[in-house]
Formats: sequence, C-alpha cells, structure tokens
Amino acid sequence: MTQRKIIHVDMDCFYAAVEMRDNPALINQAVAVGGSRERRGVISTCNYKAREFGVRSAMSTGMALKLCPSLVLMPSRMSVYVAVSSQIRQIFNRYTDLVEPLSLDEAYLDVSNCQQCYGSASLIAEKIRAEIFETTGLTASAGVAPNKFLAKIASDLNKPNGQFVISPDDVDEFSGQLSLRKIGGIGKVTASKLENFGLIDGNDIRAAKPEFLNRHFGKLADVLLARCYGIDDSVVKPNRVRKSVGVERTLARDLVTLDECILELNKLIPMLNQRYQATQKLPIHKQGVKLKFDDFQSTTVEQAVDEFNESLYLNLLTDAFERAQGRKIRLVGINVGVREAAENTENPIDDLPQLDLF
Ligand code: TTP
Ligand code: MG
Repeated sequence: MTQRKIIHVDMDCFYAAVEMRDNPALINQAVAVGGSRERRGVISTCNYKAREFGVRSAMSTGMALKLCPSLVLMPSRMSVYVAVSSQIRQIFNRYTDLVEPLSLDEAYLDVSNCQQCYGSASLIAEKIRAEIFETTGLTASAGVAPNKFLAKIASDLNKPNGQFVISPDDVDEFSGQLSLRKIGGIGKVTASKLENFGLIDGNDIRAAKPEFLNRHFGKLADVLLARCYGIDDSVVKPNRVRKSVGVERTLARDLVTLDECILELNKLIPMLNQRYQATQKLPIHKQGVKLKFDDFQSTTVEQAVDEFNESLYLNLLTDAFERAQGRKIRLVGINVGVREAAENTENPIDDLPQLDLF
C-alpha cells in the first residue's frame, strides 16, 4: 500500500472563538459558552484564558464560576456555529472529496491524491488554515500524519493556531513514546488498568506478551498492538450516514438508586438537546436510554416515537433500571435515533461521536 497523507483539522476553542469574533469586548476576558448556573447548565467550551483557571468542557457552570468568578458566560448560538462549520467544509472540499467530519469543528481529510501545493500535506494544511482564517476570522489547528489515529493526536500538539507533522520516518519513535491515554477509545478506567500493569506508553505494549494483553484487555489488545507501532488502517469515510445522536456519562461514583439516576438524566437531557439542535433537527424516530452496570453488562431500552418527547426518558430509564437487579450503575446514556434526509448530502454534521463526559 502506498503511504497515505491524512490531515486532521480542529478549530480552536470553537464556540468560544466564534463568540469572541462577534464581540471583540470579550477578547481579553475569560469566556465560556454554556447554560446558566440558575438553570444548572454545563459548559460547552471556553477560551484559553478560562482554561488557565481550570474551566473545562462538560463542567457544570456552577463549578466553572467557582473556579473563575470573572468568567463571562455566553449562551450558545448553534445556528452560527453550524454556518461556520459549513464554510470550513467548503474549504476542505477544495482540496479533496475525502472529508470525514467528526463534529462541527473537526474533520479528517485524505489528501494522498491531492495535486495542490506540490502534493505536500504540510503545505496543504497551512493553506487550509490560512483560508479558514481569511473566510471566518477564526483559527484552526491541524495534524498531518500517515493515518487518522496519528493525525488526530498531532492536531492537539501545537494548539492553538498551529500544526504538527508526523512524517512516516517519525512514526516508529513517536508511537513508541506515545502515552496510551492518548489512544482513541481508551477511557480513564482502561488507562488506570493499563497503568496498574505498568503499561504507560507504546514501548510498554511492544514489550508485553500478546497473550497477556488478550487475557486482560480482550478486543482492545489488537488495537493496542497496532497503535503502539503507529498503525491504523481505517479509511477516511466521507458523508457517513448518521443513525443516532447521544450523550452518555461514565460516573465518577456508581449509582445505587433510581432517584440518583434521574438526577443524572436531568443533566444529560439539555446536552442531548444541544447536540440534536446541531443536526438541524433531523427527523427523530426513536428514543433510547442506556445503562451500564458495575459488572460491565449494559442494557438499552428504546421506544419508537413520531416526535421528540423529553418526558419519555423517565419511563425508559425506569424500565432500564429494573434490569439492574441490585447491580450498581456505572454509566447513564440517552440518545435519539434520527433519519438522515436522503438528498441532504450537504448536511453540516455527518456523525456526532457519543459524548463521554469522564
Ligand atoms: P472541541 O474541539 O473538543 O473543543 P474546542 O474546539 O472548544 O477546543 P480545542 O481548541 O481544545 O479544540 O469541541 C468543539 C466544540 O464542540 C466546542 O467548541 C463546543 C462543543 N462541545 C460541547 O458542546 N461539549 C463538549 O463536551 C465538548 C468537548 C465540545
Ligand atoms: Mg476544537
């Protein structure tokens, strides 16, 4: 197989950057976008100044204001973010048809066959970022690598307004030193389990026995064994058909009672609403609740619907909770099943990954 050239582009503190662009008085302030404290809102994102205070995405607004009392909180303006998202996608499409959006502000591009900039993926990434800035007034960061896995990690390394290139010659060293926590699909729980075995970076996996990894990490072992050598053969898939939009939360502490689960549910609903708005309200045909128990079994209860019914989640949750049979709850998730309009290939979001808050 010939060497691929993949770019991962990710806008810098996206929603907050849009708010600063449209309201220059905010530029020197700590700014966050999210729901109000009074309505028990959560932070969608914040600018870098706010991050210095420890404010983070998915944190409750109450907590964010405690950490940073001077925080300027802006309500989200989803329609503006969606419009910017479609502007940046038009820019991506000038370079390749192989664009896989991951969310409003993030996409993979396969530029292996792109003739522009003498075929140099680094120059293409520079040019795309410059065009994004000219068109939207916003900065983006990029990662350039021979595959999606490394490109995504690279786009974080020179944020904001920077890029990082992992050339084929660098892959071996880079992936050997890469912290396993950075591998997509490895959450906090798996990361601590790996650490308990002394497995911290790619080199540790290379040195481990595959049978040992299989025994303790099941299916994940194959992923670890590939990623520790910087291997990821997954292709850039343009225009994925989205089937569902969901949010879920792995809890810091397992829940025991239905009431505790209902409290979680009430936190998740506004977040789902926000994610769903970003789909430009695709038709909904199903709603579902997912619970994961302390024995790692999970259950899903779904119901077909004609239109979104927020209070239905309480019934679904109650049904799902009955299946706990005394087990504690370690994750609560809710989702809607959506139908992509068949002719709508210009949809600005093709798939929103499930949002895991811990
Ligand atoms: P991210 O790209 O994860 O974050 P970001 O662009 O704000 O910051 P960074 O510079 O680190 O990339 O998410 C993109 C947008 O998605 C973000 O601006 C707001 C939204 N979002 C939420 O609404 N909730 C969340 O929990 C996260 C992570 C993002
Ligand atoms: Mg971003």
